[in-house]
Amino acid sequence: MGKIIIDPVTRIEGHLKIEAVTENGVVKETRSTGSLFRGIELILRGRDPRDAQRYVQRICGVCPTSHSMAATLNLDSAFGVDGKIPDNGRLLRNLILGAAHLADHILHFYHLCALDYVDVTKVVKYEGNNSALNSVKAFIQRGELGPFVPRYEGDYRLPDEIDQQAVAHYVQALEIRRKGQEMLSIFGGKMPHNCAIMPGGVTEVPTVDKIASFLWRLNEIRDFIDNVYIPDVLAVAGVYSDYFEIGQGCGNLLSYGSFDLETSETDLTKRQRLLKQGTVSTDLKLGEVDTSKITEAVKHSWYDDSTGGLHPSHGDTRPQPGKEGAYSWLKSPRYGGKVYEVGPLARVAVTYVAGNPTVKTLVDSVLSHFNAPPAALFSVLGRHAARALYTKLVADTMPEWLLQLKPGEPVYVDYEIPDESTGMGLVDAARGALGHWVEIKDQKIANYQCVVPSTWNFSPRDNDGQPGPVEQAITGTKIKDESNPVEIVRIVRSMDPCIACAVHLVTPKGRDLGEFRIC
Ligand code: NFE
Ligand code: MG
Repeated sequence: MGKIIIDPVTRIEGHLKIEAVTENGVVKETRSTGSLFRGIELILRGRDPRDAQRYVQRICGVCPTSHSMAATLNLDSAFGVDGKIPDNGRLLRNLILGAAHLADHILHFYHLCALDYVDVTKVVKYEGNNSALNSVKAFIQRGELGPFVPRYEGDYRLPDEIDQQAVAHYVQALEIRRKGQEMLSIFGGKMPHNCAIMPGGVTEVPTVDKIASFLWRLNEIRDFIDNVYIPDVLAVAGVYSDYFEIGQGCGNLLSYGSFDLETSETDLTKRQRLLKQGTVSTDLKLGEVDTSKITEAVKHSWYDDSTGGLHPSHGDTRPQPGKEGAYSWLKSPRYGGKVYEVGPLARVAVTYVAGNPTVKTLVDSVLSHFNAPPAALFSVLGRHAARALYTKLVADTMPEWLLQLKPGEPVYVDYEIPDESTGMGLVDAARGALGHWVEIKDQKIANYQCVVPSTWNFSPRDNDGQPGPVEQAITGTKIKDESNPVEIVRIVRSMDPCIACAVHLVTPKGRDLGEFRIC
């Protein structure tokens, strides 16, 4: 028996520890620990409900835009304006959220994941005149290897030329990502923490010059997705094709969908969306989303669990550091008592199974390129491919939304804050299904709960002892070299954790963070 402890896992957002017990080189048991607590939900109690849209964006600097959308959909429903959002408001919300997701996924592949597959030190052999590559080469020759090392060694397989190109794309992706953030701020005011998405619609108005500034940046990003991002994902997948069979996970996927195509339907599980709401398991059958089936267990989390597993609308967040049997600040969201993975793979798989022709063509072309069955999507490479195809689908749809904008027409409807009400906001954030729930009393927030994508994916065991999605994805994996457990970090990063989101204070004084191994 061996034990691998990776703490913290780097090139992710936040503080995540993975412990894996191995036997003959195979992982027998995994524990995923979120070692950071932030009580944003508690801070919201007693405040003006409109503060929610502002405060929840402070949960995370990576996906504040998705939190602003979930909070706003939540308040739209609590204020009774959810069926009345003007088209301009809906379209501008889509464009702001879309810009955030494009920048986010490009950052994730190049700046967080690629270095698991790309050996940046090969750049020393580069003899051409690409200035970005020559700058990286000069850094490496001076021995300035951060942020590329320390790293796990022993499994870099890309041919030199593809490897060097990928390093050039790493640098180019920094620029491209910036363009996405600029697009976001054209209609959102600023990034992070946009100030435009508000209950009732948006506060920004479309003008021809803003549409033009948005469009030229978008065209550059689309060109990058088609000619750089997707080819790089395919190149990595071709050389590391064993990762179509590594990191399968729990086999159940859940999506809330993203990008409203209308707003007259007030049930967010039924509203027409570009990416669809639903569940899919390995049998590839489509299921509906029924939010009454969501519960959050805290038996293995550092919270008081005298109330058992609660629906988030009645959620309870009472920290109990040091609780016996607990090992994470993350709660364990479950759907119908079962473990579900969320994320780009879930929304692409749900939309694929729902029969969307564009998504079918995109996914089938990748599967046939690798001669792989749809089941291969449940894997490390399936997640990367789904993320890239999702990015393309969204970027290719955004010009239509820009053209549908009507300068001079309304962008919002007025509302009154009710004395008492409840609300629910559901949307897929970049990392997956994001739900916000609010209870309003005396025009103030009485209770606010967020159930966040990384909480689903990185949750600890639940009340029935079922391990969470990443725990299941790692368990069963063969680790070739236990002192360089690259398989584990590749699985973790394919699910793109954000622990700031997932726990929404810092480790209480005196808690032993355990053994450190920087990877
Ligand atoms: Ni902090 Fe987040 C996204 C949300 S993740 S990154 O995307 O919601 O759990
Ligand atoms: Mg929560």
